[in-house]
Amino acid sequence: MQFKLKFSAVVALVAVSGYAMAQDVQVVRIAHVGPMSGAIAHLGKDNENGTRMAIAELNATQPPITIGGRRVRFEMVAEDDAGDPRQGTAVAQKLCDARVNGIVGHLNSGTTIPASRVYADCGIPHITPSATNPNLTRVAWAGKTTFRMIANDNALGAGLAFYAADTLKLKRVAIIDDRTAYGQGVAEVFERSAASKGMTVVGKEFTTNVATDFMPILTKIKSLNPDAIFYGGMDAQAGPMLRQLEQLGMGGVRFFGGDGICSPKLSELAAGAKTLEGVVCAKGGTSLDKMPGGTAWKARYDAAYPGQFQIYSPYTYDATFVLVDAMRRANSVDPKVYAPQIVNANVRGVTAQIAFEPNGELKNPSITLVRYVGGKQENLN
Ligand code: ABU
Repeated sequence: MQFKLKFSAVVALVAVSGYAMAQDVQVVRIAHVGPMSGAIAHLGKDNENGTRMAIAELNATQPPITIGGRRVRFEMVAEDDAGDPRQGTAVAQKLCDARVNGIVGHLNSGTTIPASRVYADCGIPHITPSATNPNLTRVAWAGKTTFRMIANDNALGAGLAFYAADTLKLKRVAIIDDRTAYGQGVAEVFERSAASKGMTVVGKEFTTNVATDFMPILTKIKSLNPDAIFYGGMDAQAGPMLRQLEQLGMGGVRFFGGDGICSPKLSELAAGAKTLEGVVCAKGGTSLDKMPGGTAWKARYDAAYPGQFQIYSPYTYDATFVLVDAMRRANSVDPKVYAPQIVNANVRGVTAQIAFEPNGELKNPSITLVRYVGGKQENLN
């Protein structure tokens, strides 16, 4: 009887202390949202990997991270917006309803811009690693709940146009865009910048972000005899476009595009077309080898996600740390309490020393121009 009493007392003690320990750990949910299905799912997956990697490292931090006096366990909430604006806002509302603590995303400008209003309304901050349309930060909630981790299309479009005019001395350019917020926006910046450099825009054509046959517009462009084509859109279309340019015997034409085409995957999508050698694309940020922690980070990424690196995962990784840094400085995981701290970030990230302008744009963003040699990316600066 005496033994039984002692045993139940110990069981009760263990249960109570286990309960107390569980009570001391708070779960902080960070969502990643981007296109996990569709033609650019490879970019979405890469982005998600960056956030997942950050969360694993945050959870392994020693001593463990505490916020508001309580130990934190970070959990990831993974969502797919399929790169579609309507699905983007639906997922945004779902994340608001689920009261996640912070959001990394979305990938596309066309999803991020409408979703940003939803996040502003529910007071949960989001940081996009990749949406580059400048309009994202021309809203009242920019710098409050909306932030961007990379250079925007003003820098990308102008950088490409200046390189085309000043370095390559190109004179005649045709422009195609996919009519998305990103594609149309970056093409307009390129057009303005090219014109300011004295280049002639010989023609403009339009496609969509689901098209695969570009023969009619490329045939029209061929008759205009351009030195170069600028494409505002993603790698999923640029790859087949390069194949079709080759079929039309347009191997001598340079092919420009923004960060959306600037992936290792473009080489695979071009499927051996020689026109890949004429590509010059621009990424928002420095090259991995020049990033403060880029080389070591890439080795860790490749070990965890072999063959999956594309463009933006270092930025989703850093965005996750930026959210957590703001929580730690605010000593709160409540989005309404910590969100005002994001704009004051001064975080040594993998990609850069991260600080924001009052409108949520990254301070001092840089761009990297890239070409493809033997199917592999090579930095031009
Ligand atoms: N920045 C290119 C891909 C994402 C976007 O802005 O739509």
